[in-house]
Amino acid sequence: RLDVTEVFHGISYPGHLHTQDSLHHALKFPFQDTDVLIVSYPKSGTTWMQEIVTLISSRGDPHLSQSSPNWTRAPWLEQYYCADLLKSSTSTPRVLTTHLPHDLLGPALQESKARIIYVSRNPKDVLVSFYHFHKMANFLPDPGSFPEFLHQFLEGTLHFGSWFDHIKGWTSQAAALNLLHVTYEEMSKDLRGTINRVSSFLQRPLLEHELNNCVKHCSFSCMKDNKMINYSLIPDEILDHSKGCFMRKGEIGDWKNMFTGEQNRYFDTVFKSKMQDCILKLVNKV
Ligand code: PPS
Repeated sequence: RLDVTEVFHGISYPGHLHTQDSLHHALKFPFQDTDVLIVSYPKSGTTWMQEIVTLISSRGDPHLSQSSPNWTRAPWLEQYYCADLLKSSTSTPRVLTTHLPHDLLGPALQESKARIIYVSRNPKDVLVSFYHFHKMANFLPDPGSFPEFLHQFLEGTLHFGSWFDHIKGWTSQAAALNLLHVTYEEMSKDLRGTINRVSSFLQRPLLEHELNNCVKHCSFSCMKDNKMINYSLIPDEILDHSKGCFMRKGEIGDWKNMFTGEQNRYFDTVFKSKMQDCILKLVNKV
């Protein structure tokens, strides 16, 4: 059912994909050292990284990325279909995705050598992307007006919880994990360099022409046209394609088209106070 919300450890999740069982199962997930786990707050570049990892694994060959939907090749650990999908999967390494915060998933990852790719994005762009996505996603609550949505984002009451807790939780534990932090902005400014960095982290070095193919197939225009990654396979009842597009703009700084000066000052004030204890020096970068 689309209208159901699952509340788990104080955070809301869409009930059509998450159940109490699936969320509990994620917390006890038996990670293998060969696993690759893509971690992100929604709208931070998750799908982009799923495509990058798929293409690195196939050495730039787009066959898999054009024949299998991203949610089957890099399933979300916390979603109900994941366990069954993994039972029937033989792919190595396993590629998994999660939006869960570190305080929930950390215990399952303790002592694990699983490779974690943490993807983050300027939270102002995350917020704008999430706002537009709420308008087309029938499994998310009505976003209300933009100022209301902005307030909820800053309060951490949207589905998937607080952006601040998410980034602080994962980055503060980075040293204890086998974690690579990649930003959406890096992917956007230097896709080639980012793919190189990810391929080194995964210990899958690429030849020049393989890297060229990865870059080509991970471009916004290629991904926008690939139905295995652009979410056009999702029926209208779930994702109303008349109200928007998953591959919406793919730009840095779109927040400037939405925020008023006053909203920007409100955001910066909350950001500064909530990020005081963050080890990342992001304060002047948003
Ligand atoms: S989700 O729902 O959490 O999985 O969303 P996520 O994939 O994290 O974020 C969606 C935004 O990423 C943009 N995107 C890209 N931008 C540039 N290049 C490429 N290749 C690319 N692929 C996805 C997508 O357009 C969403 O951002 P906005 O700002 O809404 O366009």
